Amino acid sequence: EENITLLTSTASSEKIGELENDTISYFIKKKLRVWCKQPRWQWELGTIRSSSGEKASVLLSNGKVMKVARSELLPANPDILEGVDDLIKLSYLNEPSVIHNLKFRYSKEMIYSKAGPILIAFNPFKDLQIYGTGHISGYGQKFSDSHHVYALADAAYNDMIRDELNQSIIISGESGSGKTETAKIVIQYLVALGGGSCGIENEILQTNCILEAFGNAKTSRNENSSRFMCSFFIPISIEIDLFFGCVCLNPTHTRTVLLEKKALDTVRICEEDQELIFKMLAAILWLGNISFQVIDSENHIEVVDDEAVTSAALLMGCSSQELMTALSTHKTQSGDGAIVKGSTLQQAIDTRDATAKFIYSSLFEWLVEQLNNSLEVDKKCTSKSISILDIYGFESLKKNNFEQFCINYANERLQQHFIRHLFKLEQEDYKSDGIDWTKIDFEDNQECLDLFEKKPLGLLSLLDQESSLPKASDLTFANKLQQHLDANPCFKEQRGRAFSVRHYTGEVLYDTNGFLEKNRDTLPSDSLQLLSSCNCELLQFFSKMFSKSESQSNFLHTVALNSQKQGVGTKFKGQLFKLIHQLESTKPHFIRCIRPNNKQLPGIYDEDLVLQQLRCCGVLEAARISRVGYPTRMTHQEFSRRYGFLLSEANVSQDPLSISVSVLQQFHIPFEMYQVGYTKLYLRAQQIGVLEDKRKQVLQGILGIQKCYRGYQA
Ligand code: AOV
Ligand code: MG
Repeated sequence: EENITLLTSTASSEKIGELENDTISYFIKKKLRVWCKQPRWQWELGTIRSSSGEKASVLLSNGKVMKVARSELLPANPDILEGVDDLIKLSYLNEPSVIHNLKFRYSKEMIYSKAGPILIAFNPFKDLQIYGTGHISGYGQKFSDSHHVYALADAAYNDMIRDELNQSIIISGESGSGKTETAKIVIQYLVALGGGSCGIENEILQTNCILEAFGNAKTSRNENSSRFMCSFFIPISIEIDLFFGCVCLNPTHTRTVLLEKKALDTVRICEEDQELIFKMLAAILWLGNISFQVIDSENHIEVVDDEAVTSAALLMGCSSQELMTALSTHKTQSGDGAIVKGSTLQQAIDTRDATAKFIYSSLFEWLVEQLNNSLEVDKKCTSKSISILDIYGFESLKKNNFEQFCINYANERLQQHFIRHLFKLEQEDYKSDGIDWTKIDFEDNQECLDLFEKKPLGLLSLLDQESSLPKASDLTFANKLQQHLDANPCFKEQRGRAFSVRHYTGEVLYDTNGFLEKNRDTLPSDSLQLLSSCNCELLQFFSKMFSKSESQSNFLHTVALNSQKQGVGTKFKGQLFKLIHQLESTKPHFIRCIRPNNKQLPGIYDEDLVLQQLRCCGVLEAARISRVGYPTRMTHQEFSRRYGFLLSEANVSQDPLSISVSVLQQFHIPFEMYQVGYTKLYLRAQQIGVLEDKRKQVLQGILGIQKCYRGYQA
């Protein structure tokens, strides 16, 4: 095939540009298929008819003929590459080719594709018959390079066994792209692989159901949107970072789901505990129904003494009077001690909501603990684990507030982890180990992270500073941001209370309304006192845990001589750092989920939307690096230890490097498929499979001989 000119070699993106330019001349000369730029950034497939100077005339697939400048043309791939399963197999890795290829696959219900090491997963928005027991056993029997989440999970499992290393499966993508569903599919596979007998699958399924009942909410992007960050570990435990900053979760829904599905029975939560859970949910519901009446011109209130108060108090284990006092008054510190003041309407509402939210999130946290205890399976079987990370996806809604602010920041952090592993570390490794490599550029989001994290002049820091000022308001906060961050290229000032951030996924407009309050997220001391005095074990326990964690963080502040209290945003940053730190000690496997349309319907492929997501997540760069890069690397010691015994003639030198090279030669691994570094051997994709197969064959042969020998002895 004359027109398949592989752009391999170690080409930088600039060089790729030049090469593509040359390629276009070639395409024009040979009158081949090209992509032709249309208004609005769309591309149409066509064939060159003729050319003169800088312009070419192209026959489009819709029958029209267009005159186009050379710069508006890109090479198209030959027919035989239609719908390839790995983007790195495309001869031309330009955007229209990639979009077209994925569209072709999507139309054939092939929702999974690879971009080198990354698994791309399209949300089908309908049930496909590609999961379940039959399919699972297929992957167990090793068709490991087929493209499915199961294959990725299988690879992670095998890597864990082979390298004795913890693994992680990191699932990212925008809200509604299918992360949580994908995580469930991964878990289902791994549980089955671990010999999932005794109904453990069902337990896990029900555990998920319980987690979702508590931690999911309906948004405009996703009916079942995750509001918490969840790592599942196999062998099984769950770790959850709650983030309820300001989420209005729905206890009625939680209750309905828990009742309908009898999930709590399945995971062996005892009857008394179940009763407690439902009691707490009911208490939260009643709390939400408590209303106030304004009694004077200064907006002071009185609690309306109705069924809501009596029921909430009864369930919480206190008197109606105690509850009403806690809601309608608040203590302030003054020179000679505390003074009790009547609450204003806003203060009363805040106290009521903070109390309900506190019970809700404590309950969730406590329940996760119970689930972990219940799931405790035989941990002896392996000391290594695979963690599966599913977070809330990037959100850009009509109105974005503190919740989106934190969610999007988390996504930036995770993106940096991705970039580090796929681009930075990879290329640093090549360079330091002295192999021949020309750098490939990639979009780094470090600047945006700095905007959030820099001290003292970053978004989170400034938010904490402003939150600690009693006179500050959301407007003064917005002004402060403008004053200090205007020079940062990722920050854009807006009128009034708003500001914008240029995220890796695009610009998002935030409204600072409620930022300070949500960042402070104080549980009023009166509420805390009330809860600790309630005649309810669970509430006493929750308040004890809360006081403990508060005093711990206060202690840390004193130690750090930092008088400023940490806000929700900064605490959230701490949790994220902890998570990333954990991930750093694992070998990552990445899944990028793509939302093919905004309508949440099957069969619709919105090219612009898909392209925007692919651009953001660096899929193209990853595919480029992977095509010219060396995904498998092993130290010479590791390599020679694993494959050295395959050598037909013993290597006299015994030096790992020369043993390794001999192995490669014996099995005819072509020169261009590997490079030998100072410390490691670098192999291109798929090469290690050849050696692994050989190794397995030989080992099985040896085993066979042993069996035979034993039989003979007997
Ligand atoms: P998310 O986790 O990425 O959003 P979900 O996993 O909740 O998105 O997926 C949204 C919806 O898409 C699901 O409720 C399913 O209806 C459908 N869906 C996703 N993946 C599949 C699949 N493989 N097969 C069939 N249907 C699917 V968020 O949590 O909002 O970021 O915070
Ligand atoms: Mg989710």
